[in-house]
Amino acid sequence: MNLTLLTTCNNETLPGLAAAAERVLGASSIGLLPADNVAGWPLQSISAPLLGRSVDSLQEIWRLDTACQSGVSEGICYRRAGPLLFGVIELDESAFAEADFPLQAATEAAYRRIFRLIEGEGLPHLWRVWNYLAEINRESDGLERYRQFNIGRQDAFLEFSRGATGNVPAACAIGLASGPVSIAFMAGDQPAVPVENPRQVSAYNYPASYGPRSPTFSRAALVYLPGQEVLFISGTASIVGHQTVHPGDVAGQCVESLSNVAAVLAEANSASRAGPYQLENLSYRVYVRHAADFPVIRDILLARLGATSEIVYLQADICRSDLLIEIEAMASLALGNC
Ligand code: 3EB
Repeated sequence: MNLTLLTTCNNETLPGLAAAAERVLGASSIGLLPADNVAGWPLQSISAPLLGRSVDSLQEIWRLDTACQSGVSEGICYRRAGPLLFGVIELDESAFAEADFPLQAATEAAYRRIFRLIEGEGLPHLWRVWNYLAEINRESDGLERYRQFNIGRQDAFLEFSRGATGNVPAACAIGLASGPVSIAFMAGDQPAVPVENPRQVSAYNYPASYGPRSPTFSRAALVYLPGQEVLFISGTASIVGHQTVHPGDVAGQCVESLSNVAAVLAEANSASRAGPYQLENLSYRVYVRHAADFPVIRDILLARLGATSEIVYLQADICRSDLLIEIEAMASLALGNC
């Protein structure tokens, strides 16, 4: 099996892909005007300004060398191929207006549906989750929305007897200007190997000062398909221990975030069966809080990563209001016959 991530501008390569549409597992569309979902595969629409590009939108497409089956379950659009499943769910908070905390209720409902689906499909191991929600830093009903999200997410994990520490998925949780709670996920038949960062307190052990419930994610995950290892590095920011460092200093935060990515990568490499992975050869998504900071961030990353890495930059909110940048990455390598 071979899973690859293809980044395309607008719809330019979609005609070529149409012939092989059954081998697309799913995709994300990033841009202020993300592409319409006409292709028929699960598509996470991320409505946020692209930075440093002249096109309106980019598609990141998960391609396979084998055909996928499509399905819909409780509003989740998904595709699966053998031991791998990718799905997308979008929920409007307005549907949960009766709850004390509508965002929390929507989040919990979304994760419950995800767990029901992947358990029913026999692919119960959640590997990687991409979470997007409107106005992540705004306080509503007396609690910051990211903190409400964390309560709903953790409740769902506990309800499905998954535990909220240790073997939890790699993830990101990002704020957009508006829109539904949007969650894309990848799940599989085998547990992921979670990876933590020795420079950081595990997010699931953050002290209560960051919210009544800790975030449920690991710093990275190594996952296995037949003949392939995939590395997912979670959203990584300028946090050392559990504290934000370099507040107000975007260059400092950028360099610190990269140091954290490098530290997670070193840990992943020591657990990898296929690596080592190189910092210069990953596919990156970089979230920039203030578009005006983009040139500074681009220059630092270009100097450190070189031109071979694929980097998609977008303007979005990070889950702590003092964080100015967050970096996530993925890569994969073939496994030997062992
Ligand atoms: C952090 O390290 C920064 O809540 O799923 C990064 C990745 C962050 C994932 C999540 C949050 C999440 O705490 C924020």
